[in-house]
Amino acid sequence: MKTILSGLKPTGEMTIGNYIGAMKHWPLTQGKGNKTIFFVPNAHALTARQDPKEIRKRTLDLAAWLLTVGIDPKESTILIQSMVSAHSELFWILDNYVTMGELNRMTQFKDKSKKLGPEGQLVGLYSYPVLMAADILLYDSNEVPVGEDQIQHVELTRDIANRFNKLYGDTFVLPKATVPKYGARIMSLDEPSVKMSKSDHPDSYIALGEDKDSVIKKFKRAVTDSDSVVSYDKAAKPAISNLIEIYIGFTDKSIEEVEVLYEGKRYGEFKQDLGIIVSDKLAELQHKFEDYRADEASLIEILEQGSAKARQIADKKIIEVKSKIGLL
Ligand code: ATP
Ligand code: LTN
Repeated sequence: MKTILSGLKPTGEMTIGNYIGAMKHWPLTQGKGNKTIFFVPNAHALTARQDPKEIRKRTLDLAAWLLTVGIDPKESTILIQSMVSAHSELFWILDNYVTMGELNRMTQFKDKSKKLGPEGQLVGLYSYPVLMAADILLYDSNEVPVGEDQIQHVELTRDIANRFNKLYGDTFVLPKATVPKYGARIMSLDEPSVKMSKSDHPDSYIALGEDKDSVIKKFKRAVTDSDSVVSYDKAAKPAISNLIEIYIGFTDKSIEEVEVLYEGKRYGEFKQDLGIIVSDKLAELQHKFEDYRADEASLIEILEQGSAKARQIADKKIIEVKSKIGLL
């Protein structure tokens, strides 16, 4: 039996990048004898200043999105990070099993700290991957399905676990990141050399909550390459290749099928179709989302039950870790 765990932090609107790279794959791991755990790492959001009301709302929004894409509370454990205090407890312990050299190499920290420089950064942003390691290691996770930008963090988690196991004997399972073959790094619509990110400007991404007109408009405006052939070549034609990855992320067609379908057709037609495909699927998801979100009491009940189940596993792991390192 494998344990599969992943999470999405509540820092902004969910984008189609989050969906294609991560979230849409999670329900497919359910059943099949796997133990599946999905959560909202809301404490991770504190690395940028948050409005308390907003972070609460976004946390519940994300929980509703998990249900919307098909995470079933009867099959999976759904939890909120801040409702299981073992995450913070293990985080502090693991902080002492990782070096500044290792954290300095994390590209996400390097990118995000560019603006203020490392001196002006919050310590939380720096040690963010260690809290993520705690999330993963508490539950003996074997696989962590994520987008490409998170692979480095899961590899660091593995190194920390390995180091701890060598010192104290087998304690943690060594996790591995699993990323989809296509769509693991969806790029910005107006700048195909940078990752699509919810923290970027709105023209660069499509939010899961976006309406039909806006989706169609954004695809129409999306940057394309200098030729006009709808074919996939990431190095030579990054813009259309990105749009093809979005297309297959929403249709489950293969690249070859898309190329055949649009043979002899121009970018304009392809982008028009893509806008309709994506906006239709989003409308269907938004409809379900509204239903789950409308009943906040039931949503919170699911999260309380999931978090209580998680506490039982996580607290056991903390007791084991504390006993191994000599903490009473
Ligand atoms: P930010 O853009 O603010 O840095 P984020 O979207 O990277 O945030 P999360 O929302 O926590 O951060 O990411 C959730 C999951 O979505 C992760 O597994 C991440 O790798 C994946 N993901 C995020 N952006 C993309 C993208 N553009 N393409 C594919 N996967 C993505
Ligand atoms: N850092 C992740 C969110 C995250 C996560 C995790 C993902 C926090 N803890 C544990 C997988 C497993 C991100 O996507 N930004």
